[in-house]
Amino acid sequence: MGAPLSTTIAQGRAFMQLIDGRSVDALSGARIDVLCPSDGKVFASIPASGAADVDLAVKAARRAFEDGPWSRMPAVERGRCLTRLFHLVEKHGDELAALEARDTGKPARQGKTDVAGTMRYYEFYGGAADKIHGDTIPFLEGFTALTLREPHGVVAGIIPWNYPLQILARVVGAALAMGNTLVVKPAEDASLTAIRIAELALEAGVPPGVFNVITGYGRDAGATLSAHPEVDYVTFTGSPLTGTAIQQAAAVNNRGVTMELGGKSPQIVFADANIEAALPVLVNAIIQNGGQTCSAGSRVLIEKPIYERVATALAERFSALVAGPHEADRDLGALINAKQRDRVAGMVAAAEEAGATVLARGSIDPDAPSGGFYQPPVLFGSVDPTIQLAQDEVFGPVLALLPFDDEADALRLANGTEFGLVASVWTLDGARQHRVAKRVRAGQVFVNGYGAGGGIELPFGGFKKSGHGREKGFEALFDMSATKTIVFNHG
Ligand code: TXE
Repeated sequence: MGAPLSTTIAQGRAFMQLIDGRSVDALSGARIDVLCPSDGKVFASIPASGAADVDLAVKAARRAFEDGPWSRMPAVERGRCLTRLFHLVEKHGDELAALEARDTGKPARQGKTDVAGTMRYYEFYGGAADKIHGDTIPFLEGFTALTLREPHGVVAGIIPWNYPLQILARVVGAALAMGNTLVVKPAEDASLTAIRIAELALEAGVPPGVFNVITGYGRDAGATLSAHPEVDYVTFTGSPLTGTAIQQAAAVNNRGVTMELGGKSPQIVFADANIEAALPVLVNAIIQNGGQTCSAGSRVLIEKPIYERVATALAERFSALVAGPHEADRDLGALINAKQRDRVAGMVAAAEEAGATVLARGSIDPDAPSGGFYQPPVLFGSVDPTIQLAQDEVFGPVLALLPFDDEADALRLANGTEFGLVASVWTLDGARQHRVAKRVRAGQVFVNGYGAGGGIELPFGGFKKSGHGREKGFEALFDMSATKTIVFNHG
């Protein structure tokens, strides 16, 4: 595939993976070309690891867990390492933001926002490491019963390509704070910043073997990692299909899993809403990162009396949106690869064939390189709730508008997909805010807003096909540990 190893090494961009504190190539020497989505050109390469490399990484993590000191270190010391990592991410922020934007095609400013979010994760989990504790439980006369939160052991983290830095940070922060050791497999399309963060973690004092990064294809490195008998827990963010495969692999060893599998998140706009406040938020929730966001607000449900007004205003905004190269910092960047671009374009064409009406289309920057993977934003109106566009995750800048009659109809539509990740309710009626927020099946519900400054502190995860387990906030620390009960008999 693409340029041979010698060429990429000559370009000086042959990245290595990190096993047991050492930068190493895959044992086979096989490599994967890294393309920049903005122009479709190769600019680097990463090792294409297989089963033997995964085994080395898991064994290193196992040794680091069993031998210590990480798992036995006072929690405050682990927290300090994460806090030092926070400072190092800040110090190298410009480099990381630029690398992330080039690797994923996202606008430069999004790369910077992602670095800010990444810093917050390390800051939050650095501070939280020594705040988690167990309970004492009233028990029988002559006994004292208490609980401890213990690390699982070796955690495998399989990371997607949409927010490589941030999704890595939520896994690394929570897993390391609790004393686990880690083997991370970033996505083959976007592994570069994960390698850099693992290097910075070493510099921050995280001992060798505690945080390993193995690069390679999902079907090889990812599949071997999730089925490895010495992995104690698997955390995954990605597609429902791959999530099922990973759960089946982990089930062979009866291991626990956290699954974050995307959504078809509704924003419900009632007739009494502050429409002017809602409009920019509705647009941003689907345009951010080119719609390649698990929590993208991909359906807007609008009460019929205001449907035309909101649809017209959104159409105006959509027509003005421009996709362009990451350096140009337009409204959105390129999509991650040709396959994803074709998948999104295919879903747009299928929706048109199914009779959905295009209300507006954005454009592609005329100066964008022709080899880039661009998809202009598309706004569909009065979408039939049963068609694929209204049911499946598009993972692109495509928004479906659905009119509704009343609160009951809104809830029926909102809950009428297999997903349940995020939702929002736009209304000034306080009683309705509470009613709808409680009845909508979503792991996070925003009232008169959507997303909240990264929401590092806020537990995040889905119902139904969107997955199970919770990331972010203190909840992630519970997922990344298990309760041990100790009973003393002093009778
Ligand atoms: O995802 P995969 P893909 C959704 C989104 C997108 C679709 C396909 O709808 O259009 O998934 O994207 C690794 N065993 N999301 O194909 O396959 C892979 O190497 C172990 C939603 O890129 O889920 C990568 O590291 N690992 C989403 C990671 O899984 C395997 C984010 C994600 O890839 C594996 C991304 C296997 N058998 C896509 N196969 C979200 N929830 O945010 C692949 N992988």
